[in-house]
Amino acid sequence: MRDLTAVKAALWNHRIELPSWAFGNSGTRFKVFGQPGVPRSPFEKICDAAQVHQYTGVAPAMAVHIPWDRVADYGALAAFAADNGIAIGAVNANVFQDDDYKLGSVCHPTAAVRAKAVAHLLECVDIMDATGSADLKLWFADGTNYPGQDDIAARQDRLTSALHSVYNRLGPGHRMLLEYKLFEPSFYTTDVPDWGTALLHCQALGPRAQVVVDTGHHAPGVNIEFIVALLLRAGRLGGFDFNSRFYADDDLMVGSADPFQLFRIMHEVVTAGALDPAAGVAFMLDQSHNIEPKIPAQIRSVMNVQEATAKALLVDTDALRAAQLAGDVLGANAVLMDAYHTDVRPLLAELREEMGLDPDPVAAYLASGYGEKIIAERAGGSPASWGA
Ligand code: RM4
Ligand code: MN
Repeated sequence: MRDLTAVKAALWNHRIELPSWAFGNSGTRFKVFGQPGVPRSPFEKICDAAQVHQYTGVAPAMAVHIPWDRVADYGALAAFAADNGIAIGAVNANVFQDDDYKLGSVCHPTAAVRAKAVAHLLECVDIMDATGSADLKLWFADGTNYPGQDDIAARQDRLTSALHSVYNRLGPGHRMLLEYKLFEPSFYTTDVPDWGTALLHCQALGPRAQVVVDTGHHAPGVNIEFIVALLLRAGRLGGFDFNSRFYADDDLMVGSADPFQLFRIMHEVVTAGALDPAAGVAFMLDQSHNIEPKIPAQIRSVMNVQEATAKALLVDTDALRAAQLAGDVLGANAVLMDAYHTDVRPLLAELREEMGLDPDPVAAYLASGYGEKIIAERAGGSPASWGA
């Protein structure tokens, strides 16, 4: 068993970044179910993110998505966030919703569309300058639906060229985080479908280009922790987009579908020494579904990451190493499973009390009256949404 003081210190320092879009309405491709009280502006999203941080103590940053979070004055947005104890996290570019992007963005066959997409990515770097954000997060919906629709290699050339233009514009302290996704919305080829493709592009760009692992972006059965271990080994794991999935990119609450997988991923992170904020791995959430209340769902996701992390920190590494080196298959597996089966909730409750927080963040939030307050206050205006 690891030193509990050290385990708690690691958990205290572990930072989890929230997605702004999780606080607005979202949905499936069939329907966005609106909820009362959702934010009507990026400022209100910051207020909601601050609630998640207030009750968990470990979520002091919120990623933004442009244009969903477009404002006239990004400096004012960052200042408002800072006043609420929140930093602006990754700036997520959005080159997948304009009509022009029907056949792709940076990989589009038409130069004018590619230029428009690159201009947007550069605008996102300007927003990083204005907000103090360090990470540009890129996910491309680009791809094709039919064999022969476009030239696969030519699309990679176009992607390379666009990524270079943006990489060269990064400021000091900026990173480019490239996210891959197996399929959807494209069904034949996707231009950045997997970690290998993302890594090749990042390696060609330079050390400040790193890969993002979204846990919902793989085929069923893929061993995600293996990918994590390899990217860490290569020094190219920029961060995670955590969410849960049963089928495809379900975006369900983190750790809800497969908490064991989350534990296995965090075990690789801990083993590589990458939990330490100095390692530069961004632990971001990308959970946004449409049937659960937004703020408690984010609190639950944060708590589930903490539980998986606590279990990973409890792995008896000496015993594990000894069993591995002795070829003791059952013993090694038992060491890991012992940690996984530990009920870490009392430990986390104790940690929260030491941090001056309520030991039960969801209950504390629900008792606070904030949910009722925003329903009353946010009656008019247009609710934020990625869909409707
Ligand atoms: C994508 C991808 C991105 C996220 C958008 C909303 O599937 O996961 O990270 O920004 O969805
Ligand atoms: Mn994602």
